[in-house]
Amino acid sequence: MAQPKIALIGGGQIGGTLALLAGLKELGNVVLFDIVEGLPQGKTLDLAQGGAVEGYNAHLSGTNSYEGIAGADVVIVTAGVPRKPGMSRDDLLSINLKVMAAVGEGIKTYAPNAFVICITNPLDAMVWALRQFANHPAEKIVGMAGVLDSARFRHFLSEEFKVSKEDVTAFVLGGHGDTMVPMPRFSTVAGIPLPELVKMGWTTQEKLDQIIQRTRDGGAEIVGLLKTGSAFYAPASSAIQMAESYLKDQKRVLPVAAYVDGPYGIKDLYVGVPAVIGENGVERIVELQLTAEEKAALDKSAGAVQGLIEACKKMDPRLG
Ligand code: A3D
Repeated sequence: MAQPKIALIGGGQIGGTLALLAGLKELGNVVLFDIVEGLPQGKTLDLAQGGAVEGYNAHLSGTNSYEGIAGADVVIVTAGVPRKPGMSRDDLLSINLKVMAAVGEGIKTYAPNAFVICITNPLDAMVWALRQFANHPAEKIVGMAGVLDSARFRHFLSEEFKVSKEDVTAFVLGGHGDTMVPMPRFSTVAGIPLPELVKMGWTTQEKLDQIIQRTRDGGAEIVGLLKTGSAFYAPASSAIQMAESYLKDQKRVLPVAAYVDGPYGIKDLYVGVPAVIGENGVERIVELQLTAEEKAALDKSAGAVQGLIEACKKMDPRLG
């Protein structure tokens, strides 16, 4: 039976890790695309040789031409530049918007049926613009941020409670950035919501607030430590989980940056919401009943994304 084809646009830190994980998990054959000559070819040759040790047989190849992604079932986009210390995700806007225009053209021409996962920052605005440039159906193009943000939240909570990360679920809504909205009410340890755990004396509200802030700053903390780039292992794992849910029709309920036009009172925006990911892409957006405070935080976050989209529209008239 034909293996799914996974095209990775951008062969940098995340792109290389995505190729490795796709190989290890035997998700399909991988094509790595980058504008730097030799980079995707070198990385995939290295990874293919690793398959002899790790026992994966996927075909891995590198390309500098969009023709190489033809017929891809999944496209994961990391092309662009990452943050350096002191840079916000939004500083990347003008550089990465031009990259999205080129990538969108490539997807439109060669992979119009693919499930597209965008990782390039500033995430919510870039996936919105990529959808416009690619003229792609909304349910087949999402952004990866919520799985990562909630993984960070889960990790910090598991350390606080000294329990397995597996038993910690965490929910994060809204845009990827300083206005993301961690949701303690819907975050649990073995089904027990965080506010209950505060009442039970497992932690204090103050400690929980610190963890929430650390989750919001999770990307910047790693940028500050690395100094030359941003996080790449956990972002790659997160996108692979989304790709796997699509390819295997797992119907996982994952927090993703989805196109929202109606739910939560949000119009024509990409923003982080829980969604069912299956063989049709985004099969359902889960609309939670929010408290007034949560709704205000989500509106603020959506407003920040809207601001970036307006900036994109000014930079590129095709988006107007
Ligand atoms: P990096 O290692 O620099 O890789 C980016 C790659 O993109 C490089 O190999 C470039 O050569 C390549 N590239 C540049 N322009 C183009 C183009 N026009 N077409 C194809 N390839 C191109 O970065 P990275 O892999 O660490 O990060 C990639 C992106 O992900 C950045 O924008 C990060 O900010 C973003 N990121 C997002 C998250 C989220 O949670 C949303 C987390 C971490 C990183």
